[in-house]
Amino acid sequence: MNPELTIAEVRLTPILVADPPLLNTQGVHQPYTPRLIIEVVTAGGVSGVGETYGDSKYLELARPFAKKLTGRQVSDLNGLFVVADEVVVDQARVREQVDVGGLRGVQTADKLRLSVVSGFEVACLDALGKALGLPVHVLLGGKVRDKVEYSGYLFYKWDDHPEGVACEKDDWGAAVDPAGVVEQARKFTERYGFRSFKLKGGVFPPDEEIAAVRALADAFPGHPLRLDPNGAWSVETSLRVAEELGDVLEYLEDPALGTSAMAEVAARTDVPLATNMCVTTFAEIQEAFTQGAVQVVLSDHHYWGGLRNTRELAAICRTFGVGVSMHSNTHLGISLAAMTHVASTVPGLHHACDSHYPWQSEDVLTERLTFEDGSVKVSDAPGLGVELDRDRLEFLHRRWLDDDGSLRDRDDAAAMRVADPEWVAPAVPRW
Ligand code: GKR
Ligand code: MG
Repeated sequence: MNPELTIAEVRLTPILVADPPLLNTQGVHQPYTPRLIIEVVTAGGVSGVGETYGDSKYLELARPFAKKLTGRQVSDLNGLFVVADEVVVDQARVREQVDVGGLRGVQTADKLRLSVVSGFEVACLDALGKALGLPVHVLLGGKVRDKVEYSGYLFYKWDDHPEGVACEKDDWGAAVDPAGVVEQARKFTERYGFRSFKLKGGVFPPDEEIAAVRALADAFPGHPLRLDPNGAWSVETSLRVAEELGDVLEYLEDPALGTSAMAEVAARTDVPLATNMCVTTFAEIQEAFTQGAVQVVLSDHHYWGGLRNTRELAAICRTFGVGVSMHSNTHLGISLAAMTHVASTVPGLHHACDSHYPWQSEDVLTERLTFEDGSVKVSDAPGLGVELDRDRLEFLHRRWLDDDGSLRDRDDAAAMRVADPEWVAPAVPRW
């Protein structure tokens, strides 16, 4: 026990960050999205930062969790899971079975807990690294690459949020057809140098999305391309898309909903299938791998329970010859730094990782992370290598405080209903 490494204080700051009108099969992103910023401060005066989902169901868990941390060692990362088990989950919340944006499979108490643990684990690793003078990747065993490649995450997008909705204006323009998608990809390349592109699908009828991917292939010959409709297609539609785009796709991501449907698609196509929907917990691995349902698992340290669990997932995937890469949801720079540290330590990372970061014009850092030629350099500074901007944090927290409650829980379907009052997020494959 090292008194200097004792956790003396934990601070939780929920914030709302600007988000453009990005479309997905559930609806559209709201103008502001919730995130939770976590700070742990040691008795030695070192503080570490973490970031995770900020919807109220996560805050309700994070608050009692934070109270249990004071007095513990910041280095006791395994102990975080013990603490998580002690935090009571409101079962009614779980029964709502709603995840962030409805795009991550069925919600369970464990998933909620792990998403909360991840934010605290990252904060503890940051503080521990700073206290020891070591970067987070060294605490994870050391980097095996100096930079991590990310993909340009393309979205169908409106020019603006619906009229009358308070929002920040973005400079991306609209993308609702193949030409718009190609134009967006060009901007991504010019601004960040991405080579791989992923298009969020499940928005328009499959033929329109096939045309968009074809247009990308023509505009960027040889660049790796992916399409992800978040399970919006039937098995037959998935197979037709695979057939039509097989020559240009690096992989098809969650074309069909659920392990069985994915397994059926996988059995009848050579196009690799990736997922962040049917393998989201360790418990789901056996069935999916036994059925050959997926060839690439897209890990997300937020819901897999942190950076060390992400490495364990990668080891399991490696053992079974399944590829691994990284999923993303709306996030800020603390999470991008965490993703980059863990990705730098994973051997055999053969696909560029996803990140929403370019879509977030706001951050809580004194300096934003940058992409060079589509990659983020792995920081060798102690901890995560990022610094919290307290004024920005306060500004974004004030926005959360001032909200009437309507934006504190991400709800893409509700945001869509502002434009289309009849909108109901599809519960079964749409096409
Ligand atoms: O941000 O709209 C979105 C995405 O659709 C996100 O919610 C998904 O979780 O990016 C994700 C994915 O790859 O499925
Ligand atoms: Mg996905």
